[in-house]
Amino acid sequence: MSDLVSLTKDGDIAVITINNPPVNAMSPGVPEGILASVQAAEKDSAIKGMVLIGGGRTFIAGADIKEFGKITAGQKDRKLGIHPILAVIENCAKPIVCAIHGTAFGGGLETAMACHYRVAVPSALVGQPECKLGIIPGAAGTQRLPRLAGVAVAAEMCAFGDPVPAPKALEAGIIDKLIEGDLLAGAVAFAREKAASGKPPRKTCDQTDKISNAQENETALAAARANVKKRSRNLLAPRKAVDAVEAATKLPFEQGIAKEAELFNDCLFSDQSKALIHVFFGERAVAKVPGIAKDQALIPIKRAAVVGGGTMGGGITMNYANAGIPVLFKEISQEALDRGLGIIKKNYAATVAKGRLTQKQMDERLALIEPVLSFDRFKEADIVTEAVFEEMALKKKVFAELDKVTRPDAILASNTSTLNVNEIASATSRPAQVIGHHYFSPANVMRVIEVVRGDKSSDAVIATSMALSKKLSKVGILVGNCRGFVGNRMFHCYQREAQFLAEEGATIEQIDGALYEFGMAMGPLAVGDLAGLDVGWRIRKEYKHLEPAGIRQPEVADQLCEQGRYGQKTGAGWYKYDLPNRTPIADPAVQKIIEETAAKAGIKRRTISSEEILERTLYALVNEGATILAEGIALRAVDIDMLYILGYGFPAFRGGPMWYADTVGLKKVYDKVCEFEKQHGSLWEPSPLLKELATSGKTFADFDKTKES
Ligand code: 3H9
Repeated sequence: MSDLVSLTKDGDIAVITINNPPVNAMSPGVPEGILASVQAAEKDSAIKGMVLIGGGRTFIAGADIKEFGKITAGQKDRKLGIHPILAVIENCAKPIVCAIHGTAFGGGLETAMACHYRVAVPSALVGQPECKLGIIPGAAGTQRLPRLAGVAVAAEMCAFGDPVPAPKALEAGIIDKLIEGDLLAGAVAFAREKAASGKPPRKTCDQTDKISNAQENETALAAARANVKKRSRNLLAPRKAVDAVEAATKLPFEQGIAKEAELFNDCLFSDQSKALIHVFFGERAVAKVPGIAKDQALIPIKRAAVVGGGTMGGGITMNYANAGIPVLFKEISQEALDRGLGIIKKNYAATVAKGRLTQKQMDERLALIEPVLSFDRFKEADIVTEAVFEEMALKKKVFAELDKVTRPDAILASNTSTLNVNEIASATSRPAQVIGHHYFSPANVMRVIEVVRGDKSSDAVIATSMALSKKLSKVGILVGNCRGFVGNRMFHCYQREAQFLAEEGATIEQIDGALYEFGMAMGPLAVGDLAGLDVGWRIRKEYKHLEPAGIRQPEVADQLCEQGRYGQKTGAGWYKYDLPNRTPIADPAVQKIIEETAAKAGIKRRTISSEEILERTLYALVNEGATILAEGIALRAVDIDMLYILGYGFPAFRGGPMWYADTVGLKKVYDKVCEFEKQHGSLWEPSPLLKELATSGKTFADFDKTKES
């Protein structure tokens, strides 16, 4: 029929195959190809039924997401034009069976639901993940899904977007049969059976059994709305998705589709959707490193070792075990080793208790972890990750030792969060094999690794680190070597401003509250308490000699540490805590310290607005981010965005700090930064790159385009 869709025959059954690799997205030409095939097969008197199937590794994984940007940029007609095509499928007089393997997502599932029957291999996944892109299903998913699966299931799937395994989809009524073995053969047989039955094909749009009980619908919708409120703070699409499902219960099918289209457009043209689509492609973009060849030979990682059995070391060890990589887990004393292993076991047991892991899987993973007290077997390791205390002298000692006890081709990775990777590498005879792998806490949960290239890190070590990140189910983001790298260097500016604001008159709850409302997972001061204030205190002491004189420094955090207030772990930091309950409680003692500090420093306290809190903290991130970009420490603005979303709780629906700045307008951001420089001095010196982009009407997204290889 076309390159994208082919039509063949298996006896009296037509087989329509979609061939649009890698994921059979519904790019222009695919829906049209399906339509032409269905029409041709309907006309062919020798054909009694049809099978719609995906070629390659999957059924249709959804609409082509790249097309949405063209629509919102006004390059395309706003109408997606899909409904008439799905109507032809549904109204076809011959039975059409959709055969699903891989994923039937978004427009893929919607196409499948317009078919009369659905069969799937047991490993297939179905889902309406549109809300993860800030939109709702736009091809009648919100109307057909409740008709097949009921309102509760449909609202859950459309509002949260999680994939549903085929066996569950069968139970829910979304698919009709599981096919073990050859999917196509099974689907053809199924179509033949339906054609022979003599009954008219079953149309989803006509089914009302599962949406006819008004009371049940109301209860399910109320539960869905309560869930959305709880799980999707600030998000537009999940709310609209439930509204669209509600329309299916109240309106005839055609009117329901019209309502869905209206809600779909509200979402598609929102900033949230643009940001979330940026995040979807961003996650994939950061894996591509300009200058490192795609066919770069990788170092095989068959066995790993981790040095240091504390919280980070334990989490990193779990990552290797979770990926099926045997790992040596090294500590210096039996007591420390037992403690570390105990925490690992406790973490796994908690996951088992939540039903997210079976006991068997837990046992298999634990069996991959070999606790050791010596370096004797480190020659077996293809990679060693060091996770000892954040002190340069100690790290260098460990690396000098690792240089002796590992094979020369092994990768030596440091989990340092701030220290100079070149200096660490200098303790070895093979700096080309040394790299930073900065995990975020808890390392077994957080999905990002800041991969820090030293001046001498080899391409093979960098490429292997990026590939390993994916193998560990993380997103690796390559950055350059500088104090704090990208993430913590920017975070330092953000937290600095939060503390200055406290000294200048904002309350701690006001600062954290404003940023929480903005969408951050936690406010900056509460994050400090969670991470442990002593970590920054130790780093500040380590770097004190580098601080230029006469530059304002926040002082309260050091004073809190001097009083033993390290944050949650000591039951007190910026807040106090009734441990084990970790809910922060405002502490007048801290307020007193802040006021005294401000008075001593001659700071006149004043009323501070939420707007100022947001601008001071967020623009501090952006200004430093721009400097980092200009220095080449981050490759692209999207790398910063992904690091902040995955590592620092920045709201995905804002697209990351640099994307957010683009949405505010760089001119506006730049003007504010200049104003802050006048008020607060040289810490606010505008980044020349920010100035250049702002004054030439460009964006960070434009900057990224100049970096595309
Ligand atoms: C929708 O359907 C709206 C409808 O309701 C309305 C219809 C009118 N489009 O992820 P991978 C690319 S909204 C364009 O690395 P995996 C991806 O960028 C859509 N491109 O593979 C990557 O490109 P590159 C609802 C897409 O095996 C390559 O394919 N559907 C699309 O790890 C490989 O992807 C979704 O939201 C797409 N839809 O995971 C599903 N999908 O190689 C989105 C992928 O240049 N997709 N690409 O970097 C996914 O969740 C995963 O890609 C999937 C495969 C699980 C399918």
